[in-house]
Amino acid sequence: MPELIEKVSNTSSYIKSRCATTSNVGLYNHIRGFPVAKGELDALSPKVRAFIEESVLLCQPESIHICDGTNRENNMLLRILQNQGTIVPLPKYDNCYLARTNPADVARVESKTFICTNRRDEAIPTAKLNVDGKLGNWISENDMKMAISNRFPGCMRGRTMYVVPFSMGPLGSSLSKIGIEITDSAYVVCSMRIMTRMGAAVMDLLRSNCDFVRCLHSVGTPANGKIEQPSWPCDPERTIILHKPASNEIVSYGSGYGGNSLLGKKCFALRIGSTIAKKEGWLAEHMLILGITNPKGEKKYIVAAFPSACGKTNLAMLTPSLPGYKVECIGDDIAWMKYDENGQLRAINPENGFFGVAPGTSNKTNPNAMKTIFKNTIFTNVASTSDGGVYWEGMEDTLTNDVQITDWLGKPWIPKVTKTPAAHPNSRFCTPAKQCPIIDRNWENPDGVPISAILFGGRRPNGVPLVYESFSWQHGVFVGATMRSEATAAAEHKGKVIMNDPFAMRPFFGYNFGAYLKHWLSMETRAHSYGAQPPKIFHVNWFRKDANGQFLWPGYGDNIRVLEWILKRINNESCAKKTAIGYIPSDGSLNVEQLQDEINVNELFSIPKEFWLKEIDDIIRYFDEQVGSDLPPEIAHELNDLKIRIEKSN
Ligand code: O2Y
Ligand code: MN
Repeated sequence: MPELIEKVSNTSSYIKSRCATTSNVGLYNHIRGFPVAKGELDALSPKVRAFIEESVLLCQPESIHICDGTNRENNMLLRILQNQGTIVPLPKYDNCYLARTNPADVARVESKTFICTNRRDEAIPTAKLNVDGKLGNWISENDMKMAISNRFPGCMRGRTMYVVPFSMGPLGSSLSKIGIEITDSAYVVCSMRIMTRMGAAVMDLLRSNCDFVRCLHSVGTPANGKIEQPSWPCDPERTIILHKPASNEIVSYGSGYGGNSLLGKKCFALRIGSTIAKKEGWLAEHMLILGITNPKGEKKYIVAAFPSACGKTNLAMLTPSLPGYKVECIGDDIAWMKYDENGQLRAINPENGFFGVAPGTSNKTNPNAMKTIFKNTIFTNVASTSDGGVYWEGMEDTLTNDVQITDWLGKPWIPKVTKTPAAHPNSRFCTPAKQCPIIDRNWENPDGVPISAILFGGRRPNGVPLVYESFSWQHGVFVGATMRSEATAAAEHKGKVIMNDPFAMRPFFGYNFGAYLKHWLSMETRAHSYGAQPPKIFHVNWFRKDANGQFLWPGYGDNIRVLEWILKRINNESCAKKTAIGYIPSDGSLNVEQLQDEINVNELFSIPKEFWLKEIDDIIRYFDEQVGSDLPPEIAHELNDLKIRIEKSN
């Protein structure tokens, strides 16, 4: 690294020795026994400097690296990660790497994720006595302080502290927000560079001393000092993820994985984001954003909220089976939405990349993802192949006999013989969004894109029709509040149980779900205050099965047929009939022509009374146990009305 040495050559030899492996390092002096960063730090805003200095005092790193986001820096970090054994290059592809984590650090940990507020009921609804609250975890200010002081002092000893300035949303957009993540993981830095707009340009935006979300992350050091897997340090026993909305702070300890460590994503863009959004009158949601152009060339944008394992990334990158239709992708996971001065809801994708689940992604399920991910990508916990590539369940058609597979744990894996999965079920690709062949030309538009419809959905094998439209905004909010789905593998929950996941936000609410519903309800009045209407709300279910357990709907590219019907409804076409749960396609209005297999449309759209009576009972119990008096009366009213309509139905 000749340039690097040049850069520090006119500083003291002490600094040089500290900086030998890092670029752009502040000057280290010892003041009262603590290392304090200076030098380039002097050019930073007082708030940024203070955040870094506090973190240095607390975590006592070996050196500091203020990230500039350049290619050079990234290459250097990738080299460090290779030397540590954290990643290996994948020579079959262009600039791709594979990371294998500690097997105890493979997913978000909801049970260790907390919202810190003054009062408990600001963060979570009051669950019924002796019922386990499922809508988030609260921590008091004192306990948060204690959690930090039990874990962080000295936790970065011997490591570099990276300072990562990042923007959620296009740089400089009025809809974007800035954060700084301080982390001791180079893997996190490289991933944040993919997932956010990261680097010097963001630091420049902070020079006016404006505020930012403070994100402090350490992979941690176990209390006994023993790191099980030096290539992936972590402290699973003491992992904790803390959010303090009052001061826009995120503190995460003990995990280097995904949502626990890439703090711009779930922690900032959803949990802290939702609290900022409530305060400022907009929405931060767990939603994909896509554009659809019909054969007449008319284009509309929609957002959709699905729980994990419902094919959100697949829908975001849909290849339509109907001729003349085009789908373009804005984002696959998170939408920030705000009314413009005309009362039009507009959305941005605050992210810069996709952190998608690898298993199940294939040329059949998502050819556009497959065209995105084989350059400039970090894979985590997938299997590798002897020809320098990757493998996971779903990629069977890419295998040739001459290739050996190594599973995500580093063990030989033989197709059809080894009983355990080759790739971890929550293994991921972390890849730049701009590489997606159908990325929308407006995906970085600082004004966002106009949203015409909001879709909620779930994996519902029984009873729930392919698509229905809500009667009103208030009814639509009720539909979002009562979302349920077969459980996912993304978090700790396993097995096939129907779980409530309101708005697909259950693990991501930054504040009390009751207040969240109230905020959603208020978005209608807000639209009216501009003389406008909010978007129409729909519910979709691609996963209904018949009595033999066979899917009733082909899904994938044929989901465009459902989107086509939704587009007609957006254009106020009268192609719907009223049912007890909402509007469904009127006879013949859903295009089922030239489908490969014949569709049982009647069964697909049936609304079995017994099923819905049980569904309503389940919802009543859920609201009673989980939300209690925090449930807005409007939602209770919608539930009551649904019950009456179902009871009256045949
Ligand atoms: O387990 C993790 O840390 C990743 S979770 C995740 C990643 C990308 C998009 N969505 C999710 C999710 O759990 O919703
Ligand atoms: Mn998600």
